[in-house]
Amino acid sequence: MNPIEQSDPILWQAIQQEQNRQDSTLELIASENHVSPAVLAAAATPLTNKYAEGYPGKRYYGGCEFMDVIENLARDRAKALFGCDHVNVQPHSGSQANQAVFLAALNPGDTILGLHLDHGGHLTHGKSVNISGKWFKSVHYTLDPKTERIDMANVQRIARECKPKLIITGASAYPRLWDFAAFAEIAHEVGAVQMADIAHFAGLVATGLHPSPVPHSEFVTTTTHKTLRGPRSGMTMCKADWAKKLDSAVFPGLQGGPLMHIIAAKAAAFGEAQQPAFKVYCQQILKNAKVLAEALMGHGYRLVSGGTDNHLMLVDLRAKSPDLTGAAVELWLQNAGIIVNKNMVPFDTRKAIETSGIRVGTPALTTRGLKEPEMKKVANWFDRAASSGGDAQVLAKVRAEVTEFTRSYPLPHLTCTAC
Ligand code: DSN
Repeated sequence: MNPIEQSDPILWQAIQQEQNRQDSTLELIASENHVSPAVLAAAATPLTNKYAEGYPGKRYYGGCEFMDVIENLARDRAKALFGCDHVNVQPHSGSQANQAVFLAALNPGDTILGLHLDHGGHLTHGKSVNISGKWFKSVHYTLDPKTERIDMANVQRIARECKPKLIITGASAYPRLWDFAAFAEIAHEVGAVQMADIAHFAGLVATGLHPSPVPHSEFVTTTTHKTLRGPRSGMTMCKADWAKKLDSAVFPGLQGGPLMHIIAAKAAAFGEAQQPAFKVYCQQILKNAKVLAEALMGHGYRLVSGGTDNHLMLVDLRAKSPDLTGAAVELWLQNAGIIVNKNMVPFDTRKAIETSGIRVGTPALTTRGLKEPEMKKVANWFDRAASSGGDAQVLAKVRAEVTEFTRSYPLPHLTCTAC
């Protein structure tokens, strides 16, 4: 019997319900994934008991000798994966990975330039309600209204005007590739530092399936739980001459004790990402995304920018029916066992709480073993639920089919004979 089951049945029940929910639904949220049994096991170790403030070889607590081994393992593997000069694996999340760059490279009141949240950017890239928008003068570039892609001439014009100290690349809902070299050229011209937030496509960068910002950017930040398929956390990479400032920014600047059990889980995930099988996985993410995109368009949905080059796509529901909202479709899909998030589309006339779009990604389904033929089935279920008008009978029918289907693709840790 699991010790939680024995000591705290109420908590155990909620954990079981969540596990069952994950197991019996189709996870299409582009930023989520299912970790391996080894990553899950590393996160649930007694390493959670240990304080290890400081860095390997320079800790503020005794008894850190094995913490040093583990943190060095995570650092070395991250450096090998991404080819960076230096990495700090202690940020607890993507937000803190980004804040560490702000603390290392900026002063309050400095100007930063990033992609607008409503055009696919991220909250921490200068949104007014976030510390990045409150403590810095935040300027945004937006997508070209015709192509719905980043227009580098426009970025250059804005950068020349606002003379930012930091230019941010990377996004949460942009389905196309980034030209990091072009951004670096603009950054150098205006005297800015460049930060690439690769949280979404880090796994694709690690496997050479997306251009790498590492040669071009002073800083590269990422979460570790999306395409990289590690534990929920973050990390910041930098050029050698920023290493000292970055480390001081993470600790003691922003954080205290690192989460060593999560750093161990990152080491486990990075070890997995170094294996040839991980590249095959990432290739399949891309193949699945292409097929899903085509299939959704075949059902009459418009995709922002007309498709995808990466693991995600942004469905503009208005082409299917002008009255459809992201909020309604998110709920109908959830009732049918398909989990997505509503998302604004570029130049959306609806607010973030309602939206005209749905963001869809393939990393989690690919982990479960779904391939191209299954993507067509997923698109079909998506369409039946999204076109249902909320009809409970239609949604229940799709839910039953989805539940039955997921039985053939159990979550990774549920098939682990050693777990
Ligand atoms: N990274 C965001 C996402 O893409 O879901 C959440 O902050």
